[in-house]
Amino acid sequence: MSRALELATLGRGFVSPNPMVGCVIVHGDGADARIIGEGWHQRHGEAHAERNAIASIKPSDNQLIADSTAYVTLEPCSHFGKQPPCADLLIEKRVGRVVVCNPDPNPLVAGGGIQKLRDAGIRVETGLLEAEGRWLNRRFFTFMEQQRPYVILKWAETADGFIGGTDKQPVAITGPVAQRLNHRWRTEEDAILVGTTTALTDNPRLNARLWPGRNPTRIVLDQHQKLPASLHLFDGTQPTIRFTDALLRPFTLLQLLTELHQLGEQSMIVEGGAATLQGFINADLWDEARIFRSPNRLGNGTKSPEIHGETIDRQPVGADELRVIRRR
Ligand code: AOF
Ligand code: ZN
Repeated sequence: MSRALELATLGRGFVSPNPMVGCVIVHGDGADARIIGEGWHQRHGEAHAERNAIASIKPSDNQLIADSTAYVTLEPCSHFGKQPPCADLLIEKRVGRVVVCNPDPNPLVAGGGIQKLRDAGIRVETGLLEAEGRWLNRRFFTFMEQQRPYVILKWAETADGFIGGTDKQPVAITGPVAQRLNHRWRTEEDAILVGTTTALTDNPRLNARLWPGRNPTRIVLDQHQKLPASLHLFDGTQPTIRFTDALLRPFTLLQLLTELHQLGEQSMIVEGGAATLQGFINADLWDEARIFRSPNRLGNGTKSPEIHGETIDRQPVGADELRVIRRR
């Protein structure tokens, strides 16, 4: 399963909004176990992991399938989408046993694949490396289960805990390496959001000009419709959605995320400012926070948001330190 998860990651950036899925077919067990086929979901709309794994089996190994176990990172699908059902394929090929990492929360599958396999007399086990699988496809699971995008909060703070200065001038807090990493992150998510004050004060572009890849959809909260059309955000270079009456109350933030779910946005980075970030934190509508801390001090200014969660990563990025927090 660990190998299947590794294969799944090869689809990163090519399969969205589908999940990343890997499959390994193993004949025999113990010291005699041998991988006879493996595959992964490579591109949205194309073959699923199971089909690619079956197709990779050498003709001389075909008679071993009945004595083999298929390790799949996601429950084999049971529906006709862009691809025919993987459960049917595994039944037709008479795979001996199936081990699943995560059940598929897609309402079109949702246990139906496992049921189909069991009805055909195939032994199915679930939950192997479940936490690793859920982390790998955290955007997909959040989108399907909570009907909202996966929310990543991102900000940079000084050593003395400020996110910005006292006047309405933007201040550079992190160094060039952190900035580049931030642009890379922008290519990895569907959408990026800023509040009204940040849009006005920083006049950000919210594109990924320091990293190759696609630009996210810009989401701008325009309270009281005070943002001028002259802002970079409205330069027409990238899809941009302006929410004019999304006030920073929990009820409306949830509404906003529900709206984005309907638009198919599976993940979103929130890049500030302090009030917008704190709004998402207070409403408990966040999943992950990525916080840069620079060695510099500002003395005074806007305090950085207050957040509590599980620290899952801490590493130097140039002269800055990156801390990644997960909601408990
Ligand atoms: C699997 N194996 O490798 C993947 C699955 O439109 P389709 O036909 O590509 O179906 C997409 C849905 O199928 C996706 O939302 C998810 O529920 C499941 N993905 N299932 O058995 C795979 N990628
Ligand atoms: Zn499938």
